[in-house]
Amino acid sequence: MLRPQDSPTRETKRLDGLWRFVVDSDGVGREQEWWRAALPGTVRIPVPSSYNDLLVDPAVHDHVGDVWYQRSVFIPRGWAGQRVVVRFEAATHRAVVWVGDDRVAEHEGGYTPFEADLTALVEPGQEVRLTVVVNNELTWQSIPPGIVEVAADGRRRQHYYHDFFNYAGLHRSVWLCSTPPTHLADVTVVTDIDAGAGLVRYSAVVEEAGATTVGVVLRDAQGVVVAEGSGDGSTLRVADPELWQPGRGYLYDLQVDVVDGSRLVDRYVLPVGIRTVEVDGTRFLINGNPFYFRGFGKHEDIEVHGRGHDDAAMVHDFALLGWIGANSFRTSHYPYAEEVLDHADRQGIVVIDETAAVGLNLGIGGGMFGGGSRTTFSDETIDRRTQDVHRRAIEELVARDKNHPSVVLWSIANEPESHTDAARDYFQPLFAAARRADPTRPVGFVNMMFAPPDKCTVSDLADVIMINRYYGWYSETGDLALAERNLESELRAWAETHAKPILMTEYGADTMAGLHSADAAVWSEEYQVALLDVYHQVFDRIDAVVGEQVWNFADFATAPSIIRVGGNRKGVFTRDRRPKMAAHALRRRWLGLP
Ligand code: GCB
Repeated sequence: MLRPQDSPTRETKRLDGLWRFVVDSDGVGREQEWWRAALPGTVRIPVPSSYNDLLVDPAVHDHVGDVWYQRSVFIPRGWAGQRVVVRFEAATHRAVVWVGDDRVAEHEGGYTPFEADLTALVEPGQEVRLTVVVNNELTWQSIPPGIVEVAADGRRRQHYYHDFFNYAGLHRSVWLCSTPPTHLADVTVVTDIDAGAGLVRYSAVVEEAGATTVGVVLRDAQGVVVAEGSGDGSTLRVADPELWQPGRGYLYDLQVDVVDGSRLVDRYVLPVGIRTVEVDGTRFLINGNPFYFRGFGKHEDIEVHGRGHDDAAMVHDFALLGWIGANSFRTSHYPYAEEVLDHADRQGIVVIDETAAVGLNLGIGGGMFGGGSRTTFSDETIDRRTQDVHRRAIEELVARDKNHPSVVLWSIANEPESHTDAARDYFQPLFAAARRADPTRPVGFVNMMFAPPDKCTVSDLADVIMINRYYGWYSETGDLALAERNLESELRAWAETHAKPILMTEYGADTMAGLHSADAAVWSEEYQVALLDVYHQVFDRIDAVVGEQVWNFADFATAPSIIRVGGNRKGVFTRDRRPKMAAHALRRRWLGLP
C-alpha cells in the first residue's frame, strides 16, 4: 500500500479539519445505523487529534466504546475515469467506515493505515457522506491487550497493562486520493553496497497491468539521473553513491513509471536512501561502520492533541533531538505517524520501529496494572487469536515502513513475559513472520527485568538484545552504588551468554521539573542526572553495549496511578518540551561522544 502523493497521474485531497463527532455513550449507534443520516448533536472536533482532552468532559476523556466521526466530501470533478480511494492513516484502535449507506472498510489496530476503493460507489462532482465509527476497547484479542470491566455503578472501565494513557480517535490524516485504474499498488526497495557502488533493488506491483511495462529512473538530490532500469524488478547500480548515514539523511528519488508504449499510465516517486544495516558479533553496523545509538524512547504525546499528529510539534521534537546530540529513537510503544519516519529519513535520525505489542505481561508491578494472579499466555488471556492479531500488526508495520532508510531494526514487542516456555511458543512464529516480511533488517524485542539472561526464553530468537532496566528506580530505589553494581553484573552476564549487540532501550528516573535536592533525593532533577551518569559509566565499560536510549524524551500522560504524578515524569524534557537538568547533562555527554 503506497502512501498518497500527487504526481502527473495521481491527486490527493486531505480530509483534515473539523468533523462532526458523537460519543456513543449508550452504545446504540451501530444498532440505530447512525451512518445513514447526519450524526446527532452539534459537536465538531478536529482530525487529526485524540478526542480525549479536547472537550473538558470526563465522559469523553474516559469513554470506553464507540465514537462516531462524520463529514461530507466532494469527489473532485476532475477525477472521472480514475480510481478513487479513501485512506485512514490511523484509527485507534479499530474502525468501520461507510460512504453514504455503504460499508466500505473495517480495520483492526490503531496505528497502521487502511484504505477503501470507492470507485464503484461515487461519481466525480458528487457530495458524499463519510462516516467512521472508532472503538477504543482493549481486550485479550487486541494489540495492545486490556480488559473492560463493569463498575458497581454500571460504568464500563478500561484496564490495560501499560502506563501511557489510552488515547483514541482519528490520530492521523484522512485522505481522498485518485490513481489511474492501472496503477502501482506497491514498490519495495532494498539497498546494498558493492565494491563502492550503491545497489538499489526495486520491485513494483502493478494492478490491472494489462500490456503495460515499468520503467524507473533514479535521481540524486540535485535532480541528476544516476541510474535507469526497466521491468517489474531489477537492480540499479549507482557509481560513487552518496550514502544515507546517521546525521546525514541523503535521499535519492526513485521515479517509477507504468507505461503503455509511449503513454504514461501511472507515476510514483519514492525517496530512497542507500545504506546497509547488519549485525556482526556484538557490533551493530550501518554502512559497515559500528553505530552507537544515543537517544530516547519517545511517545506521540502532547497537550490537547494527545496522540494526534502535529507537524509543528514533530519538527520541534526533531530540533530538540539535534540540540541534545541524539542520533536515534525508538517508536515506543506503537508505530508512529508516517510523517515522523519521512522526517527521520531526511534528518538522518535512526529509528527502532516498534509494534503496539506492549503489556503482554501480567506479572509487571505485581499486578499494579491489574494483572493480578492471571497467567499471561493462556486460553483465557493472551492466546492464538491475540497472536494472529499480533502477526498482522507486524506485517502491517513492515509493509508500511519497509522503504524507510531510517528504520534499522524492528521491535516486535515491548517487555512481554519472556521467561516461560509459553512465551517462547508465542514468539517463535512471530519472529519468523517478521523475518519473512523483511529478510533485510535485524529483528528484536524489548526484554524486561523478570527475564535476565539465564531466564529469558526468547532472546536467542533476536538479533540484538534490547533491554529496559530501572536499577536505582523501581529496584535499589535511591541507592545508586548498588544500582551500578547490579546493572554492571547483569550487562556482563548478557554479554557473556549471548554475544550479540546490547542496546539499553530504557533507563531513567521520574523527576519533577523544578524539584531540587543537594543530596540528590529521588524525584529531584539532581537524582535523574546522577542516575543517568551511573548508567553511562557502566555502558562505557562494556564493549557489547551499542546504545543508550533514555526513558523518556518527554513527560507524558498516563492512566491514573498512585506511582504517577500528573503522568510519567521520566522525561528529560517536560511535557511542554522544557529541558530538565538532565537534558543539559546528556547534551554534554552526547555531543562529546565520537
Ligand atoms: C517500562 C515501560 C514503559 C514505562 C516505563 C516506566 O519499562 O516499557 O512503557 O513507561 O517502564 O516509566 O515505568
